[in-house]
This record gives sequence, C-alpha cells and structure tokens, in this order.
Amino acid sequence: MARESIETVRSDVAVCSCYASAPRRIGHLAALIVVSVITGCGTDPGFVPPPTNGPTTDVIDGNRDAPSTGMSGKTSGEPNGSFLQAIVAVFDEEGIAHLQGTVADVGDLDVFLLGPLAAGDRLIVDADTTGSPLDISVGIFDAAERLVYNNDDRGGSSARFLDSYIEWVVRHGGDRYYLVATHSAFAGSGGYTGTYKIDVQASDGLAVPGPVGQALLLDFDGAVVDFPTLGLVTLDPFDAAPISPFYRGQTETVKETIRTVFEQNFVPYNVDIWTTDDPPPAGTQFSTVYFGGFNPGAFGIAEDVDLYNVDFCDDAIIFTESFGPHLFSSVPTAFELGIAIGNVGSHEAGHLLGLNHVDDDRALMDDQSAADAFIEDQEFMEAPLSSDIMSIGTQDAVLLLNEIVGLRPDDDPAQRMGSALFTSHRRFWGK
Ligand SMILES: [Ca+2]
Ligand SMILES: [Ca+2]
Ligand SMILES: [Ca+2]
Ligand SMILES: [Ca+2]
Ligand SMILES: [Zn+2]
Repeated sequence: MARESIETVRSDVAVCSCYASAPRRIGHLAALIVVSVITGCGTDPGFVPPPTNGPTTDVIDGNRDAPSTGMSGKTSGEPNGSFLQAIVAVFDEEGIAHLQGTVADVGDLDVFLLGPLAAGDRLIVDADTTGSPLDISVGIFDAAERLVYNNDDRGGSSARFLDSYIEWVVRHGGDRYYLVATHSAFAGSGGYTGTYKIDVQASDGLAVPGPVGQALLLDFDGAVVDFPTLGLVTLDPFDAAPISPFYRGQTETVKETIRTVFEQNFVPYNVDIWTTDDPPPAGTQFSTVYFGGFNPGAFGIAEDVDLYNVDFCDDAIIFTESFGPHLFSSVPTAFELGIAIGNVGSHEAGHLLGLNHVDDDRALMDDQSAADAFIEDQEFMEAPLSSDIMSIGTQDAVLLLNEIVGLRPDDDPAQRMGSALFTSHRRFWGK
C-alpha cells in the first residue's frame, strides 16, 4: 500500500494519507472543481504493523523458463540485495524477461540487471502476486544507481491494485539499468513477504519526452480545497499571528520570505513562481501550493508524487499554523519562520514535480528531519532514498528536475533576478 506524501510534524508521527487510485485536480478558490477520489485510507496513523507471515522461500529468485546460469553472470538465487549482486534478467526474442522470486524477509531486496537501455526505449514492468500475500513495490535504477521510476501500487479497482506496474520511457541511456523488487514500505499485516512474478518488456524507437516548464502559484489568500484523503479543507487567508502571537504584524515578512525561498530553491530550473498577490497571466496552467490552516500531524501534504510531472495542475497544502515555535529548539524569527515554511513548501512542490523522499537533512526532499532542519539551506540534491521508498540507491533531484522541467533559459529575465536573489540571500544562512 502506498502512502503519500506528507511532511510529518515529528519524524515518529506519521499521518495516514494513503490512497490507491490516481488523485485528480482539485479546486482553486476561483473555480472550485470537486472531483474527489478518495479510497482505501484507514490505517492507524503512525502504526507500522509487524509482519505476521514468516520467512518464505517458495520460489527461487531468478528467470522463469530460462537457464539457471547465463553467459553474462548469475541468473538466479540469493544473495541479490545489492547492485553488485544483481541477477541477470534474460530477455527472450520478444524483448520480455520473465522474472520470479520471493521477498523472503522484511527488507529483502531482489535486484535484477536489465542491461543497457537507450534514451527513448520504452520499459513496461508488470508485477503479479496473485495467490501470494506480498504487497510488492518496484523501482528502476540507472547505471549510477539513481532511482528513475518506481511504483508501489498500480491502483484502480482490479484485484491486483497492490501489484506494481510501470510504463516509462527512458530519458537518458546507460550501459546498465536495474530493477529492484521488494515489499511495500507500507504493507499491511502479512504483506511483507511472499512470492512474485514480474514481466519486464523493453522496446525501442520512441522519441524522448523533453522537459516542460511548470508554473507554481503560492496561494496566500484563502481557499476551499477538495483534497484527496482529506476531503474539503477550508483555509483562511494566510496570517502569521495564529502561528504564535510573536508573529503578529509580520505576515508580509513571512510571505515575502516564503516566495524568496521558493525562488532560491528553484532558481536553476524552468519553474516560474507566482503568488496570489502577483498572479500568473490569464491562461497559464499552474500547480498550487496553499498556505494556511492547521493539521495536528502534518506540516504539509502533496496531492501525489507526480512522476515526470504528468499533471500540470496538481496541488499541495502547507499547514502554516502547524509551524508552532515549540517545535523548534529556539523560537524562529519571522524571517526564519518564512524560510522553514518556504522549504517545506518547496518539498511539497517537489512531489508535484515527481520527486520522492530521501534521507538527508540537507536535502529538500528529506522526510525524517526535525523542524530545525527547515531553517537551514536545504536544496534539491542527490541523496540516499528514504526507506519509505526502498533502502537502496539514491534519488538525484538535480538530474530529475533537469529531465522533467529543464533549466531556465539563459535569456529569461527571471534567471537574472533569481541569480541575484540567490546571491543576496546567501546571507539567510550566513554562508
Ligand atoms: Ca528474494
Ligand atoms: Ca534478495
Ligand atoms: Ca504494492
Ligand atoms: Ca504535477
Ligand atoms: Zn514529502
């Protein structure tokens, strides 16, 4: 079961926001579109059930109907929990590898070597756990062991909605790509172990989708948002005073700092930042980050992890009143509060552009840090994947943003403005 995609108030408090089917556009204040898709949420917040089915080794990891040893290395068996130990996937004449295996213990990672792929190649990964209790999750990694695509649940209404499914076009070629199969980090009781089959089809000849720029609207003026997993959320216009009386009268300082932090975090990339005080031109498609309200368990939430930014109009909420001064080791100034909210907002915007969680306090996409880390100069960077995804490899946010939204054109006035902001705001962090 996938759980998305929340910045928790404390790392030991998780709020359930799981959903099994694709969330859709939700309403902006000016044009409330109510298309609610809420399914399958009901897990006790923060409770990770222990696995109840014991170790299983019913099926040896490897290739179905293929020789157990290949020309280019091991084609079956454990250990295969690292990229070095990968099982060689054997592709048949139709370009399909018929894999199988067993997630035998909690944390069992089964790594398969898919071989070289060229930019434009199309990859289809179809996992099948029919008859097995396993809630499988799969990831595709490039030659540098960076996650390029992943899926936990295919969703939908079929009986196989927990079985992973991927259709993806390779953005950059490499002499080897890998497939990793393991259990979902959010498997229900009993779903941590079991057998699986995975068919991998590689075919060539498609054009490489190029990067497409994105506009982000920072919404400070209140909204009624119909949010997957939360339902209707009513947000008053952003006001710093409810966060703490300490911030009374400093709303504009906090807002301006939030915008500056967004601009600094996204400055190299083709992402335009607008606010409700400085809205985008009519007709612009934009994703929205709302600022306001309180959630007892969350700083912010994104509608989805929109891999490769398929949806140009998805939404996130930053619960600004969740940023109570008591969560920090010392009371943040209004300026520092704006940095913290801006960094968490950039994190949620990262989800809307297709970024997953990593485990490094310096990284914007970190999901484990205490609140103090948000006041530091977090950035989009390469970092080890969060165990929420799988405990192997990295995510390189710089690479992915380059491939998804691309770099801001050199002649874009915002590039010069952003560069100036970047330089002048180094003093934010005293570096
Ligand atoms: Ca295994
Ligand atoms: Ca293994
Ligand atoms: Ca799954
Ligand atoms: Ca998106
Ligand atoms: Zn997150």
